[in-house]
Amino acid sequence: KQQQQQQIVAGPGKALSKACQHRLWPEIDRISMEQLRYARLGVGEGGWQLFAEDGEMKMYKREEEVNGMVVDPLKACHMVRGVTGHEMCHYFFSPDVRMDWETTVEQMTVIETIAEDTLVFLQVHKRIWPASQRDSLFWSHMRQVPDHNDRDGHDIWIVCNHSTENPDFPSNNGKFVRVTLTVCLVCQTFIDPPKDGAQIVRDNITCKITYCSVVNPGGWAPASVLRAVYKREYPKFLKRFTAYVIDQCKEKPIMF
Ligand code: 6CM
Repeated sequence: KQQQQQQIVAGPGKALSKACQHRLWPEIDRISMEQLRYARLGVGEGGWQLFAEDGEMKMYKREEEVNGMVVDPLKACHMVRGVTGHEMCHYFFSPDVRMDWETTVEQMTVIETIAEDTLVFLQVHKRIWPASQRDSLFWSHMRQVPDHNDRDGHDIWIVCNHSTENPDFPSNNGKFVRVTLTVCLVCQTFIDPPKDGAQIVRDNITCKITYCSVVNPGGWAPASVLRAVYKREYPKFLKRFTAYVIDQCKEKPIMF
């Protein structure tokens, strides 16, 4: 029943996403809700090892290989002051600002607009020596979901990115090796109510974020180099991205 309710209020403005007519919709809906549940599981169980920490940001991984390729799942938790979950997800989803904060991407194209909250991206990633250059093709979906555990009615926002295929953009066309990925950013806004019913300002809000990622490099990549790259790049990404959102939002009205 809870899952049904989440589907009915999906999408910005709590209306059913216009993407629901699309052939990919059953997959988009299922994977996004699976990722939401997965993100909300704690890191106490499941063999997560802490590999990076900076203030309130904590990053965990599990070392896993499939056919000799590193596919280490990653989970990061952070508390960011002064921004809402909606704002975080907006900047993570929006193609207009992707290149302002993304440091692993050389080129980004939106190859299909399924709906305003659902896009298909083709990205070319920067080459990492000594491996071949990679690209990725994935749908990206943003939605607001009610938090049934929160009596104050603070919703959760999620962006889910998941690899897909498109015959017009085949993989292994000779130039790039295609990575496959499942990534989600889940954000929840907490409000510390101001005294005497004063208006909520940015100092009163905190955003709890959970970022989960599983990337399969899609072809040969030396495990030690890949793990070293991830250890350096994921903390860099999360620090840079959250600082970017804080900076973009500071002079703007709060987008709840
Ligand atoms: O989640 C992030 N970015 C999103 C928007 O771009 C999106 C992209 C995810 C791709 C992450 C994988 C990039 C790694 C590709 C290189 C593999 C090279 C193998 C060769 C090594 C020797 O979800 C932020 C992603 C931050 C990644 C550090």
